[in-house]
Amino acid sequence: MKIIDLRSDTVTLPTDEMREAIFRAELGDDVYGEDPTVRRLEGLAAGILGKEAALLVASGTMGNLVSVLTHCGRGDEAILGDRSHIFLNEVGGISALGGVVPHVVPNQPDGTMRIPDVLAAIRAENIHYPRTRLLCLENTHNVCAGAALKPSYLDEVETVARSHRLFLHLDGARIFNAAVALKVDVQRLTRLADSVNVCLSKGLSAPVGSIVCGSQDFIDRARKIRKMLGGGMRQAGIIAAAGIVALTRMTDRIEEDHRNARRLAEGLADIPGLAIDADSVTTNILYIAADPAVISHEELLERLKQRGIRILPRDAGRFRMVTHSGIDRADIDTALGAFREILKSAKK
Ligand code: TLP
Repeated sequence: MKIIDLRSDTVTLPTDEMREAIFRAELGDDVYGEDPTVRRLEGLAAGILGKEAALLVASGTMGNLVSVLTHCGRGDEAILGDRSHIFLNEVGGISALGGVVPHVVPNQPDGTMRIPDVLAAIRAENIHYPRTRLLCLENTHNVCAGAALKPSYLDEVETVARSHRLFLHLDGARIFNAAVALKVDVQRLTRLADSVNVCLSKGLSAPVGSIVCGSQDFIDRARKIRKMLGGGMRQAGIIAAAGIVALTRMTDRIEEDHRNARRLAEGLADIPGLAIDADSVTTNILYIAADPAVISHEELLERLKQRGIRILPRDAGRFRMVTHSGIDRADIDTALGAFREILKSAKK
């Protein structure tokens, strides 16, 4: 039985081309700056994302942490969405390890923070207050239905950040999904940011790694913070080789993941007992709620699992599904068939 794993795009396995590239990678000690494959990946990523320099890190969590710690000193404040990955899902690292104070602003269903809310969160100069130093955005926004933040909104945020001398960090774990959904060049989405974190190991299917991009000065300082966090990796060309394939070969197929997510969402919307706003699905992430009067959440999870279908339980009785390179259109139809049968036979 094929496992249809819709829990996350982090479950993607490296392609044959990646395995081949890993096998053949030219290697050296990257802490000495001597791994040619890492240097190639970092140069390539900086060019694609429109920044001076880039740094390979172990994970998206490390990319965000290194970025925030490079921008902020202890006691500085960072403005974050209350549903952002940095705030919700990174173990409080910016505070625990960097002494950075999160100032959360509500995320709207489309992943934005309202501009007046952001303005209200920026501290005035006052002896009692921490210094507001950084503003973080997430694009696409994981918890907000994978929403892509539009260029017009980014322009507004940029104006606010610049006029208040704040740095801007972009958690662009899925920035290529945003670019594809919005049909814009990825640089249109990254240019406002002083730092960008991009995951290689999600929709782009590399086994490990994220990239942080920014100015040369920022990356020089970030490299030292990465070392401090224990993230100086030696023959990291093993990872970078797959990352090069990810950036050069895997962005063109993202559209297919979005089409599959849309097909799944529209199919699920027609099944009594399930609730989903299919119109909100514009990238590869979707959330559904199951009516507990029809089926318990445990039963739904268990019965899907028996059919080889895995979805992710989230907060407030919701489930997340994410499409990716390991899921094709036939898998979507199989999953929809399973949901239909389970919900039909479950009617309490
Ligand atoms: N997200 C994971 C889980 O942690 C929820 C997932 O399955 O979606 N930024 C964003 C927007 C993310 O969604 C994630 C991972 C990260 C950062 C962190 O990346 P990793 O998992 O590589 O540390």
